[in-house]
Amino acid sequence: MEKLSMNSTVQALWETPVGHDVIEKVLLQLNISEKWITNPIVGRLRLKTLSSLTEKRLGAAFWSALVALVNAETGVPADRIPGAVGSIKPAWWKEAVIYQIYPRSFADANGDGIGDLKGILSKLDYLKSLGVDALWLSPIYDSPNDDNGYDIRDYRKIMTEFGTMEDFNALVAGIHARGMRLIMDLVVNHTSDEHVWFQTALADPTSKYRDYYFFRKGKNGREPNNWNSFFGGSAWNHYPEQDAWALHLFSKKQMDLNWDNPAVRADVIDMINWWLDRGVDGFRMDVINYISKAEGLPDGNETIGKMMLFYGIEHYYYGPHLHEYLHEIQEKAFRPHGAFSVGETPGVGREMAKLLTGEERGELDMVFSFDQLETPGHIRFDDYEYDLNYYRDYITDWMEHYGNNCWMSLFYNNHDNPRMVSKVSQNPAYRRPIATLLAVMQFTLKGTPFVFQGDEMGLVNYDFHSITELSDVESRNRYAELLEQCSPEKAFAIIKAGTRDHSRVLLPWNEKARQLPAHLMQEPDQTITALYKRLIALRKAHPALIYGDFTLLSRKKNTFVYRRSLAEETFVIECNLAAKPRKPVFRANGYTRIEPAAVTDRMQPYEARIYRKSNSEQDRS
Ligand code: ISL
Ligand code: CA
Repeated sequence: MEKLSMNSTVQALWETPVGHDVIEKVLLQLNISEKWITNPIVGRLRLKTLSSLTEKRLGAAFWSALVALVNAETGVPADRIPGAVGSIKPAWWKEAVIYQIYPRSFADANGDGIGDLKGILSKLDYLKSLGVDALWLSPIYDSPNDDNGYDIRDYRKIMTEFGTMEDFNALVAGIHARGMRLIMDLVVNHTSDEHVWFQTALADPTSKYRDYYFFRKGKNGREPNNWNSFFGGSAWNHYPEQDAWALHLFSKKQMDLNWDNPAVRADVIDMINWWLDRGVDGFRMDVINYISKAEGLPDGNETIGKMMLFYGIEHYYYGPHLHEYLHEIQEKAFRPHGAFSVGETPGVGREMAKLLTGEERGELDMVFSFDQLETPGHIRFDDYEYDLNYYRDYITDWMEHYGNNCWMSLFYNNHDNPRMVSKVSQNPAYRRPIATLLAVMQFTLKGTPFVFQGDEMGLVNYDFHSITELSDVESRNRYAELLEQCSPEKAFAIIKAGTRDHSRVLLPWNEKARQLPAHLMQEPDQTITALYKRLIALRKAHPALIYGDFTLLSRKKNTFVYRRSLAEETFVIECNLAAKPRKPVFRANGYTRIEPAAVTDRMQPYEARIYRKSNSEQDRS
């Protein structure tokens, strides 16, 4: 691709994968319409003109920083090259429904109030009965639990509270015996500061492990750069007796690994193979897009830092060697084992995701992209009502433009987010309709559904009463920071809206959960569980719902009407995206209604309908 300069036009920038995604992200963050950039007058502007026009707001270096980022990417998404993309290639993981387990709160077999591997084993029949094909386990490795297992102390050991390696072997066998697959969490952007590599690196600055991490000298007695941590404060720990600092993008106990060191890559790949040899079928790769940091760890741009709330992010969220390192893991570990990979890639947009997941590139099978989780102008800690029209537009855009060589993940929840049902509305009367609507979309849109534990029970957010009820490191640190700016009530309200603990409370079927105070307990909704079983079975029985084309049938506000069609069958799904009842848009003549069993002449609040027709039957009539 031709290199951009400040003489290039805005349109030329918008046409590059990185330029497109960064601008889209900025517009999203500032809640500015995309039309601002796609209009021809702006499109023809030279970047240097735009730069001086926006200098007051964005600073002098903003656009040139973006140009540098754009020029560092030489790849071109295959769907831009005529004839390069054929039809969809079938794969088990495109047909699968994957279920995420957060082991700490899933199922507790020994009654100590902490979920464990034996607990998971005891629920395998239940999971199989749901129709789930693969389980993704959040980390189960040995860890001091500063970030609930995302801070790994020993990659080859099971966390004591969760069980033993024998329990793990029994679990793998149990999963495979039921025809399911196991996906483990791979947390290799960082290790715990208690990992032997870090311990050695710290104790002996001359050890080979020193270069496994980012140890740097300070600048005039301060941090080596202005990067800050996702969990509050600076991204650097200070070791004054050594006159050294070490980098941690997350908590103070999660030390970033230096992937530029070939020995780090070799050790990580060794570890991955070790697990694959034990029967693991694939990995969900934690913040995997952060593993390559810009050379020299330069200061982050002020504007980007303020806008994205994190300084330095442009220097590591899509770093210079990311593709190379992913490819290396693929070649030396995943491919030889036929293992599946899904990357957790916060901040990565549609075009960059194509460069990470295009099947011709040999990097990742899929990614989790997160821009669907909040509507424009909002962050997770805002208390607001999520407008599902945004989800419709977002997901439609991806399905229409992602390309047959790429495949999407479909999810609303995970262990890092409040429940989507609650984001859409906190009115208890809408709880079941919204849970139903979300499920209908998830199992009939194009992509692989990832169910998060409790989704199938219709779980919603908890009415936490006080900060003492929260255990997440992010919530605790953020609360402490907020106390410096506002009252404890205000600070708690913000934390309560966004805390990751909403998704981490012990599931209701546990003995110990039944002893929790009423506001920390929810009754599972059996109706929703039954719906999940029906929808998963439906998806399995009809390839049109997996590989079928997607067509949006209406752009009317508050409606989401789409068609999935393949060879002999067609499905049409109509959703009411709002609380207001309305007449259906789709005329269902010739179709059989599959969900729900009974309807009225109006679409009820958040109602979702599924229709099916056999194309051959229609030919005959
Ligand atoms: O922290 C963020 C910004 O507020 C997120 O975008 C963050 O990058 C993302 O949630 C990363 O999450 C993953 O890595 C973390 C861990 O705490 C999460 O549980 C995990 O899902 C660090 O390992
Ligand atoms: Ca237990």
